[in-house]
Amino acid sequence: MIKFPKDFVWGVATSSYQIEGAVDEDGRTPSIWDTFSKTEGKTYQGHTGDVACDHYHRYKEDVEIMKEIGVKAYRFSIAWPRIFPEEGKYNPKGMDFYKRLVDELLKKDIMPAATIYHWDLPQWAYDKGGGWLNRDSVKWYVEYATKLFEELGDAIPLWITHNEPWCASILSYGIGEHAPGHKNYREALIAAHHILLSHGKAVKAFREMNIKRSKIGITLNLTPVYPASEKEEDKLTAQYADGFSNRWFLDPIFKGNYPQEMMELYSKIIGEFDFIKEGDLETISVPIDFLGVNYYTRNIIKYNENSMLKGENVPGPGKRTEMGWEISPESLYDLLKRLDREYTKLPIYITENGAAFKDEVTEDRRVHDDERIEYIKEHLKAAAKFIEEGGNLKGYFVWSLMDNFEWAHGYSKRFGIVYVDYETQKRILKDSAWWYKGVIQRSVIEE
Ligand code: LGS
Repeated sequence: MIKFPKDFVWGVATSSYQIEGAVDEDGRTPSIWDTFSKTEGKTYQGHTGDVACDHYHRYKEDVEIMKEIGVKAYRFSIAWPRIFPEEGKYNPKGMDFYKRLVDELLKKDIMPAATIYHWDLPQWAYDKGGGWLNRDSVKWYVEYATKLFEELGDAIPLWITHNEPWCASILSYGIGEHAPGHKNYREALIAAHHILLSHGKAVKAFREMNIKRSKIGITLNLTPVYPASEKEEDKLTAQYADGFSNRWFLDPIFKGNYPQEMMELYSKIIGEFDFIKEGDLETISVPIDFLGVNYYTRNIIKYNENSMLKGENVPGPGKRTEMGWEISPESLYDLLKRLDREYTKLPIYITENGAAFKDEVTEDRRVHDDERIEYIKEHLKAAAKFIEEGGNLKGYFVWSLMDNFEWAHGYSKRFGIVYVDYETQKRILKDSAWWYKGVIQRSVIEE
């Protein structure tokens, strides 16, 4: 048996565009994900978040389900275009939804953890110079975040400025797989910089408002990278891959600079870093209260002369999830140890971890998702080992509470511990939800 600390925060996570639906209700205007998902060829079978899990109307039932599972915390995100449907125009009706949700959570003793930006940038912000490409985006974001702090500040013990800046910039403006679907590395790095800057400025605004009962941090998606062999060329390219996925975000936040060798490498691709202005890195590295980590898989890299970063992924030997990602709980342990060693002793929360598998409702009206139980259990063991060795890990949020709109994959991939029948919107607790309930009740996992 492995025991977790008494005050360990057992949570589940979701995000606004992936579950809410109700895209044109109570004054919400489109986000870049509405536009992107409605553009031909961008998502699996043209799926959109128009209805999703209809959580906007069913949030009470969903909070009730969380209560049934016994979770201590719920990480959700706030849809920016509900709060500011137009530039400078605050929409109290949009805010009311989150007030109702937070009330419901507090009534049931579930701690709200709110992500301010989980990728649903208002379309109006995109229309003014490409969204995060425009330095004014920082100003718009801070105005939005400040409004949230004013209205919900103390009621939310954990504020997360951004979810996965890597995805919101590199995957969205560089690789083009996510909205707005650009494929331009200069733009990717500009977007990344403005997102990081908006984080720093929001933290400063938060401090000035003296919201004493709450903490603020950021969530990064971190992917440990291993060289395919001991060859120098593989090690070098693995170092670049680590710079690309991890250090490009960790270093400015914790060390106040971008990694030097990456700056040199990137400058050959994107030209001048003239979008980094004096004082920016100081702002980005403003002290935070905790780090959120989203962990799913690792990368193994070998040298490839022809690729931009001189490397390519090689498949690892482990089992894979339905997404094709290798299952590697020991890499989560490595990652946490590294963060502790090289970056921070601040509290860490695993703000996302989980897996998609082929889930089916069987005749007994249940979903027997043993593989998901196994996945979560092994990752929790890795987390427990880190804690045992003195690591400052405070909580764990399963991605996800329920099946939802998995971005470019639409509804074809199910990450939930609760099954959603999209035809009827009926929810069914999968075996993993019942198993998680037992873990939470006893704060223990069986080996
Ligand atoms: O639903 C998203 C989950 C699912 O998997 C969530 O909105 C995001 O915050 C997060 O990015 N999510 C996620 N990430 C896993 C990324 C692993 C990429 C591995 C690629 C290997 C080739």
